[in-house]
Amino acid sequence: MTAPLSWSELEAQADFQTDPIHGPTNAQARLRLFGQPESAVRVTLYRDNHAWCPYCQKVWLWLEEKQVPYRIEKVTMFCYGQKEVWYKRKVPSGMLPALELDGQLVTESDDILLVLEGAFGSLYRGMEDREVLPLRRLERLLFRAWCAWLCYPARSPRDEQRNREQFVTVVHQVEAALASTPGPFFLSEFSTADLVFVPYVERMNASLFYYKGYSLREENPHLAAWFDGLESRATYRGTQSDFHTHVHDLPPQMGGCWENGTEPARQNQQRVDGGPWLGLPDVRYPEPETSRVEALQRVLKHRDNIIRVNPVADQPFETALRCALTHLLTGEECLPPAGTDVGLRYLRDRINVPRDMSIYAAKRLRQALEATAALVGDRPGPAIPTRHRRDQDPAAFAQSV
Ligand SMILES: N[C@@H](CCC(=O)N[C@@H](CS)C(=O)NCC(=O)O)C(=O)O
Repeated sequence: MTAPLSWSELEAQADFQTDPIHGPTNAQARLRLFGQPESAVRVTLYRDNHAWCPYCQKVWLWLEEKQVPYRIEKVTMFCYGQKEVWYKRKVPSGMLPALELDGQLVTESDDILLVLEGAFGSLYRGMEDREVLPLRRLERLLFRAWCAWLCYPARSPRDEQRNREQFVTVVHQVEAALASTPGPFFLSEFSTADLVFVPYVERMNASLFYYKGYSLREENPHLAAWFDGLESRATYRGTQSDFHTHVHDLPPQMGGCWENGTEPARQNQQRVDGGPWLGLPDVRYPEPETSRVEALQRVLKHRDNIIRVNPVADQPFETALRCALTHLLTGEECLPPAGTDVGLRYLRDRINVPRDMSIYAAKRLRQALEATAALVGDRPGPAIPTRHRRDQDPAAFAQSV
């Protein structure tokens, strides 16, 4: 057992160097310039605080791929907290994303992409390209088959089986489309066609693994290669979420996710919720050396709010958090105060990817929090709500978001 490092000792080790404005894609930036001057900015993207909204991810990824300088305004989604009044004045429905180009407001992600294509050119092949259009239709077919399987309770085991088969049939069409090109993508280069599949296929991979015991990425070789191709791009890696975030963000957004009670699903649920998190099929690119320091730096930035919102009293939790961070950095066991296991697991369950940090940083932090909690108890943290996620209200972190 080792003693917890002090905050200043921890701060001395937090040397994760990154440039949010000009550097790789990240969820924290409020301005992205790609080496250009601020005067070049013509675009403002309004997206959700949680960097979770699938339609926002599509537009976000497009801007990053095309390296169009843009500003980011973050807005709260209904299920996390109060929608900002200034945003409702601009977009009365409160829906995201929205985008301003030269001061002109556009809503609806597909319309936004069309307007962006008009101003900056398409991403290899555009939204209305004759090769992209059928792939967009295939994406909607896949989306509907996924919803039918996941988001409605099956009336019988046969019903469950039929929904699964219907989904897998569409997956085979996607596999065939991917197989028809030599590279990993839908066309000969990464294009709008890939972009439109990204948000929901990422969410399908997570949710079917967890709720149905079906591993989209592992059971389908062309989709596996497609995911690997995506992960070879820093743009995608910056927007990429993890299984834990998706499976607990989806139920309130989709109106419920129904598990099928099978043994593979049960095992996957245990793994996604309780770890180990490394090795899950939500990521395959090699772990960067910086994942631990990135996690440390992100916790230090929000330290006061993290301690304040925790269900355990400030003083013991503050020590417990230092223990977990000490373990994160040194690998040594560090005994936290009695009774803090609940607080450490509360935090473990509320790391949001990519809002808070990248996927590997989150896995390392979840692991350190769990290992430290396990030294003093096995009590779970407060349950994650399934009808809303106001436990993640960004207002609690407003001062330092
Ligand atoms: N058809 C719209 C759908 C956008 C949409 O459904 N956005 C959701 C988030 S994923 C939303 O803003 N909901 C309101 C909220 O949750 O605050 C588009 O493509 O932009």
